[in-house]
Amino acid sequence: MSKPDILAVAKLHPFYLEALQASFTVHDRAHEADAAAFAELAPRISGIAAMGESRVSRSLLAQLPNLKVVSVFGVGYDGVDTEAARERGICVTHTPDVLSDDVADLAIGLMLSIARRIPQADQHVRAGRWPSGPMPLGRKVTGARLGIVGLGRIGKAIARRAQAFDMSIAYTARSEKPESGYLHYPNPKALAAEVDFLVVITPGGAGTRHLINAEVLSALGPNGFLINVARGSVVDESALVHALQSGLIAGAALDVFENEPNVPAELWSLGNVVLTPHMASATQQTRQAMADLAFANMRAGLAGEPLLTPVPECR
Ligand code: NAP
Ligand code: 8YV
Repeated sequence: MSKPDILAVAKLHPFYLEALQASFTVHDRAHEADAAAFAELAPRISGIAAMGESRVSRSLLAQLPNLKVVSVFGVGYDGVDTEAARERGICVTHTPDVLSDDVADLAIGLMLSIARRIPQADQHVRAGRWPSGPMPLGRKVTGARLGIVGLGRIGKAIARRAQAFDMSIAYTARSEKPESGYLHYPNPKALAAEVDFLVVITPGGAGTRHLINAEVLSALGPNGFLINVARGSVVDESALVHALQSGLIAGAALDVFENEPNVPAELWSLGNVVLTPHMASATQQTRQAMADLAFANMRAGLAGEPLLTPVPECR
C-alpha cells in the first residue's frame, strides 16, 4: 500500500522530517514549485507539516480538498488560518508544554545576558581589551522587578525561575489570574511603568500586533530592559530601534524579529542589545520531544484517532 502524501510547507526540522518520512511520502514545499505539478498532487495531500512560523493560508487550504490535519512543530501557530481550517473540519495541532522549560530558560539567560552584559564581556576579553580597563558596570538582577506580558504556560515557567532570583513578579494577560499570587496590571503600559525587566511571551498574530509600542517602551523608561521571546510581530521594531538608539530604554534582548531571518541593521551595531536567532526551544532534547509530539499528532489525525494536542480553536 502506498504511503499517505504530506505537504511540508517549510524546511522541516530534521527530527520531524525523519519521523514523517518513515510513514508518509513528504513533498517538500511542493506548493512553491511548479503550479501544474502541484495541482496534480494536491488532491492526494492529506496532511500538512508546518513549523511554528509557517504560513498556512486560506488559499492554500482551498487547494487541498482531502486535507485532514495541519501538524505544527511549535506551540505558536499564528501563521495558520485556523478559521478557514475549522470551516473545512481540518484539525490543527501544535506542540505545547514540551518546550516551555527551554523557552523559559532562554528568557532568563537573555535577561542575565543583557543585564550583566555577558556577550559584550566575552568580546571584551577576546578582543584583548581587558588589560586596558574593566567593563562598565552591569545591572543587578537578583531582587529586581520583573514584568511578564503573557502569563501562560511559558510565562508561568519564567515566573517560577525568577522567584529563585528573589524578583518581584507582576504580569498582564487577557484575563487576571488571582491564583498565581503575582501582581496583575491591566495592560503592558501600566506594567512597564512598574518594572525593571519586561519579558514578552504572548502568541503572535493580529491580536497582539505591536502590543509593545512606543508608549510602552517610554513607560519602561531609561533604566528598563525589554526581553522578547514571543514573536517579532508583538513589538513595534521601528519604535524599539528608536528607543534603543535614543536611550529611551536601557537595553533589549531579542530572540524573535518582525522579518526573520532578517534583523534590522541598526540593531547589529548597538551595544545595548543581545540578539539570538529564534532559538529558545533549540536543544536536542526539546526538539526531539517536539518532533515526537508533532509526528504523533499527524499520525493520529490521519488515522481518525483523537489528537494529542489540538490548538484551542479545534478542540
Ligand atoms: P499560552 O499558554 O497560550 O500563553 C499565552 C499567554 O499570552 C496567555 O497568558 C494569554 O492570556 C496571553 N495573551 C494572549 N493574547 C494577549 C494579549 N492580546 N494581551 C496580553 N496577553 C495576551 O502560550 P505559551 O505556550 O506560553 O506560548 C506563548 C508564545 O510563545 C507562543 O504562542 C509563541 O508565539 C511563543 N514562543 C516562542 C518561542 C521561541 O522560540 N522564541 C518558543 C515557544 C513559544 P490569557 O492567559 O489571559 O489567555
Ligand atoms: C520553534 C517557536 O523554534 O514553538 C514556537 O512557537 O517559535 C519555536 O519553538 C519553532 O516553532 C520552530 O519553527
